[in-house]
Amino acid sequence: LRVTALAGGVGGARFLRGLRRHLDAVAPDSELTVVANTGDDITLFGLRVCPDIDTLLYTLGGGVEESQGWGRAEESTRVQGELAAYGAEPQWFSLGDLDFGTHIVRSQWLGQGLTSSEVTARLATRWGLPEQGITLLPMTDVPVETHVVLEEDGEQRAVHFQEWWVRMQAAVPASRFVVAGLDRATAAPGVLDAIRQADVVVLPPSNPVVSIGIILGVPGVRDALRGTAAPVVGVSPLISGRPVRGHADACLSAIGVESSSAAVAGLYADFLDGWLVDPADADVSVRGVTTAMHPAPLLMTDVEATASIAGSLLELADRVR
Ligand code: GDP
Ligand code: FO1
Ligand code: CA
Repeated sequence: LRVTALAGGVGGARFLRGLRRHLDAVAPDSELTVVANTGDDITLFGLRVCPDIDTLLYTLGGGVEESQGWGRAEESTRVQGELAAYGAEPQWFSLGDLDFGTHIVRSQWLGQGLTSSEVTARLATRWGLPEQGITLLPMTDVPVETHVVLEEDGEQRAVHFQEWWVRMQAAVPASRFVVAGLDRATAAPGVLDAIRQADVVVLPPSNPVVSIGIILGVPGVRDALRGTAAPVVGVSPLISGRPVRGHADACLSAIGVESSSAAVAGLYADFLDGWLVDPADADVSVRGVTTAMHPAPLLMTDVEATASIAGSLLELADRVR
């Protein structure tokens, strides 16, 4: 079975870890290709940081700090303390010492002329993803960055997505998102083929606007999803209209979309075949999309519960095929 997924950080990574567990039980030879959002990427202290790719690497590779869902387990912050002593900015984004190793080696390889795809493949090898039958692809090799346009005192200004999300906690209303470089970007090698040649395409419960929405903006991706013969099925990131974590509701409000499981499916309606929701959202109906209810709460509390969500999703894919 060839499974292709589009993914952001924590929601995507946790789901895919459960999906891999489920596949290992029912179809161990299956191949999982993950297309990662790179709109969250940011250059800090001269180093290229790719939070969603790193969250996928650490989670699928068994090195993530489970309590926060991103960053390395058993982490320390001595380097950042030293940077603070020099007055180096920013300090609102927390980078651990082990995590710094990833950013340093990534920046070194990019500086030597490797593409983001090539760098990601090297990082993935270290984290044992190929051995698990997982291929991790950045959505594009072109640097893109999501910026958030804010309206403050009648003045518009744009900040990097991470500054809005992490420093401002998304508390300042966003008027819109602008993805610098996206219109000129091309899908990274393998991305469009992975969608076209898949047996099933899955959308984990990633942020519909700043994770999945950004990947859908890469030229060719949406057309590939509309054109693929594979069923495209997704898991709702919202339960009773609320995100399970993070600020997806603030992102949806910025693009003028209601915060509900049905409205999120509506964003994908031109290519989505099946949508998996929480029992609390049993009444969700979206034209042209088959909805199914997971028999338990749609919460990725541990790998087993997540594997069961993945199992429900693949069952739904078989029904809509
Ligand atoms: P990020 O890049 O770290 O923000 O992660 P993603 O974009 O991949 O996923 C974020 C989304 O995951 C949020 O909108 C959450 O609502 C959703 N999410 C997180 N945990 C769960 C869960 O246990 N169940 C469901 N259904 N959604 C979840
Ligand atoms: N998220 C935070 O809320 N605060 C942080 O200081 C922070 C640091 C960080 C460092 C490396 C990394 O890979 C991820 C990090 N994240 C942090 C998570 C992440 O940037 C965001 O939660 C997501 O990108 C939002 O989609
Ligand atoms: Ca992210």
